[in-house]
Amino acid sequence: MHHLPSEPRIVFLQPGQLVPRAARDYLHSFNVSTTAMSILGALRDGGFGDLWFYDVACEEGDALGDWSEALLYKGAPDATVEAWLREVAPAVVCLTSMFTCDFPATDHMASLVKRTLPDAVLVVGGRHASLMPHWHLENPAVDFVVQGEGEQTIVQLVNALCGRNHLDPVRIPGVYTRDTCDPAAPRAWPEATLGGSFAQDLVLWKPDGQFRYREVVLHESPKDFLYKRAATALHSTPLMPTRGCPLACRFCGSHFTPEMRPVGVERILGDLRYAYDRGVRIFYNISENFCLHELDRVLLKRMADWRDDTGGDFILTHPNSTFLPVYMNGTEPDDAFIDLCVRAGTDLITISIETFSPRFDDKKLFKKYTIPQVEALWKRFRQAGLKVHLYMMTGFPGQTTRELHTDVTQTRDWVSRGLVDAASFSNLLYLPGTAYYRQALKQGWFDEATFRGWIREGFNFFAVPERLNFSLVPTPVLRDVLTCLRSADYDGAVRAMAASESEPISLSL
Ligand code: B12
Ligand code: SF4
Repeated sequence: MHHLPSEPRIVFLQPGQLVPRAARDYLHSFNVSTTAMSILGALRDGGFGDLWFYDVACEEGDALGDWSEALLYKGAPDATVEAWLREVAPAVVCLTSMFTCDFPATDHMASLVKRTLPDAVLVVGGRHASLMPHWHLENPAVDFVVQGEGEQTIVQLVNALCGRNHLDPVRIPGVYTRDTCDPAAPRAWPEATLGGSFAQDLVLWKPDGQFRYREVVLHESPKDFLYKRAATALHSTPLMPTRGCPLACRFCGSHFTPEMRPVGVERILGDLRYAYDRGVRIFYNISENFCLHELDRVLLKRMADWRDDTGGDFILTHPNSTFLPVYMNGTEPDDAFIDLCVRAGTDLITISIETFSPRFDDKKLFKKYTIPQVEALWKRFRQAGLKVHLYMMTGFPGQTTRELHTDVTQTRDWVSRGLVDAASFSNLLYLPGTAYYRQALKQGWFDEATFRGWIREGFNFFAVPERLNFSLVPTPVLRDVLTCLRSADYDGAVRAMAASESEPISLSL
């Protein structure tokens, strides 16, 4: 049983990340931890005042070190993290485990924490930890795993540990220990009550007042233009006005909470104003279904009015993804909405297209719209002065070279005609909790233990692992295609597919 002081010092650690050597150009700077803001904000709302944050992945800029033959480690050196932990000497360490591909690095961080601070309580939460709590609890360094949205759970847990309530920590819903975690049991995804405060102050700024995140772009790729504007002296903060997603794309791990729950227009505006008043000029949206909920449109309208007041002194950017239907009125571009987007400072729009193949088009975009209707939207965006970027995917299970060829050539057509600025192609990842992952287990393509072994070798949108390619495109071809596409060499990608022996296709450059 852990006994904490009544005013425990609490640290939130964002772990380092793993970067396949073959894909180091994916790195970019939009890395501010929304997760830390939400958990530290909840702890503060819950009456805890001695709160600290360290972003191992970003604190030292984009520091890269060796991890394994296939992987680089992006993060502050262990000795630096240890020294910081010793100096701060917290009683509780909260560690987030978001990405399955980073599990080895997060697990390493858990061991480092316990080695450095044997008496501290280590709590792990986050997307990956919630789906695979047993992976983390196998490490004796981890005391508790918190599953699902953790704002209220972490407050209850720390309260219990320092005697502020009479709850038994292991009976708090969503809290697991080695003794109470049953990997075979079906897991719920506890939802938080939203609307509490965000600890922007602790996350965006270091205790000495310096901005924590350095806006840098390391690489030269066609995607650079997404970040170039940010890679100036301007600072950024994330915008996530809703949680949950009603769609259920088979590759995605975002739909565990299918109901869209808005955080609240006033709360979000308050956060944006707070950051703005302290010099932040870029708000980047990380919500993939931005404006699918009516309240997001209210927020957008309020941002537009506010921007008018500031003389257009901030930008709103969507480098990740947004959903095409929100920009349409029936089958035509929604002029009024697009004008509102511009007035709210929108600089860049990324649209998830993913694929033109009906077999994998989970958003059913091309059931709803024809290619000319979508082209009319691109033209409208260009006319409004917006940068347009497409999010495409490769490597669907069973995808043929011919299907990939169609995706590449249609995209090439749009880029070459100047209808869109660029497209990023990401290879499908098999992520626990998704339909494709379940399908893979069912079909016997891998079991959990095998999967766990494979991800140690590197797993990323931009690096195609030999073992995790269940498309019909041979792995070397898929790799060549993605390499070409990363530098916008569409003709090279088409040539790579034409060279595919298993399923020859004609060269139509
Ligand atoms: C922003 C974002 C990013 C940012 C992350 C910036 C940062 N430092 O945080 C960037 C751009 C870097 C990024 C990169 C990638 N991403 Co991303 N990303 C997201 C996104 C859109 C939002 C995450 C977020 O901030 N959510 C808001 C916060 C508040 O929620 P949260 O983190 O889940 O935290 C809550 C709970 O989980 C819990 N919790 C979390 N941590 C802790 C800790 C404790 C102690 C407690 C008690 C509770 C707790 O409480 C929080 C509050 O409710 C999500 C999708 C989504 N809607 O969540 C995908 C998502 C997390 N990304 C995903 C993926 C796959 C990636 C990449 C691997 C893609 C790639 N390039 O290959 C890379 C990672 C590369 C690498 N090597 O690490 C997947 C992860 C699935 C998985 N199992 O791995 C997601 C879920 C999207 C999807 N398609 O499924 N991503
Ligand atoms: S990919 Fe986007 S639209 Fe599809 S389930 Fe995930 S968040 Fe929702």
